[in-house]
Amino acid sequence: MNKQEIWMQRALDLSLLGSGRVTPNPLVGCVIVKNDQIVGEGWHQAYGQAHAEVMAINSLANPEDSIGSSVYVSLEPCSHTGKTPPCADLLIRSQVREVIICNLDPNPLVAGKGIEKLKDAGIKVSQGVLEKKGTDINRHFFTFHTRKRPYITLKWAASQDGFISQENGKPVTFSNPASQALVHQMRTQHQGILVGVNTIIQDNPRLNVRLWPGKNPIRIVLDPHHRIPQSSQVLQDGQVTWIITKHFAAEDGPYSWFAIGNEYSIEDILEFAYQKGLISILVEGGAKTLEAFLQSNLVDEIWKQESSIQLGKGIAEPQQSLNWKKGIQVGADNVWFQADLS
Ligand code: AOF
Ligand code: ZN
Repeated sequence: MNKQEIWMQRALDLSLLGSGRVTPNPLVGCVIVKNDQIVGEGWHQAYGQAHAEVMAINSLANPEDSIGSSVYVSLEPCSHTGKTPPCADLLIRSQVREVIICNLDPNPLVAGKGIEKLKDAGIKVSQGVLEKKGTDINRHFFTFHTRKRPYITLKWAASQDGFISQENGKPVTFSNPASQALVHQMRTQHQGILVGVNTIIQDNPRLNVRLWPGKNPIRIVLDPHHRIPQSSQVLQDGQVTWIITKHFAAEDGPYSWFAIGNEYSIEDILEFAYQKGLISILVEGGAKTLEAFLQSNLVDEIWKQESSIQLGKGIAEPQQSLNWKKGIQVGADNVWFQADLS
């Protein structure tokens, strides 16, 4: 790596410290370099809070250190007033000499205008350092803006012989504590978590985050015929749940029913989620819902948590022919595989 890449790598590493807390915003890190040394650092820590550039400028031991400095930031500095004022203006006021950017911001409110502002003020701007790494880190945010739909991750747990539950649909415990923590980490990283109503009826899950620090995703239940029991935990705990039906619409505190019409498809559900501003959804089952997503081809990432348990019979995991990449051993009895969708 050259020096520019080393500092950008540091900005990317810092950005990851916001993981699980910033959605629907992107992960952003920022490093301020002067005389070949890092003099300031920051990252976007939580949704609604200060941006990375503000944190980095505020971290300077001497505020004058920004004058003539090089600023490495993993996303184009913003040019708009959202929950916070424009970062491009701050960098201009701070009299930095140069701004080095990893990725452009596809948010139509920014999209090149941040760079333009900096250049107009006479600041040297370059872009594209470690671009691929940045694109991967913010894949949810970029997919949302470029494909105009949420990023979709599928995740299921299966026995070694390929069953996801008992024959009668009753759940089986496949997870060990380390796998459970990983699932909760995944939940913090997505803005929504989606299941079919059968999963609610059979498992009565909470679908929230308890075993990892970070935000709870919005729970989305596909329930065309309005079968969800009122006693379900997702309708009792006061956290947000959206229920997607064919015809029934209502609101009851944090719980909302949305009627998205007859014979809705995965496309319609994603369009609905896009209009609601959801940048990512983790689909956790069950079999029918996973199959429907796989058949739609609107899937960006797939994880299978395989247990060493042999069930012999049960409800089979999705039957698509997927190529699984090498697994990650998690605890003694679980291996996580990621599908190769490239
Ligand atoms: C930056 N630095 O650290 C982040 C940026 O509502 P706001 O004010 O938080 O603005 C959110 C938008 O700002 C977000 O959609 C994205 O375009 C950009 N995020 N920009 O300069 C940061 N997190
Ligand atoms: Zn900003």
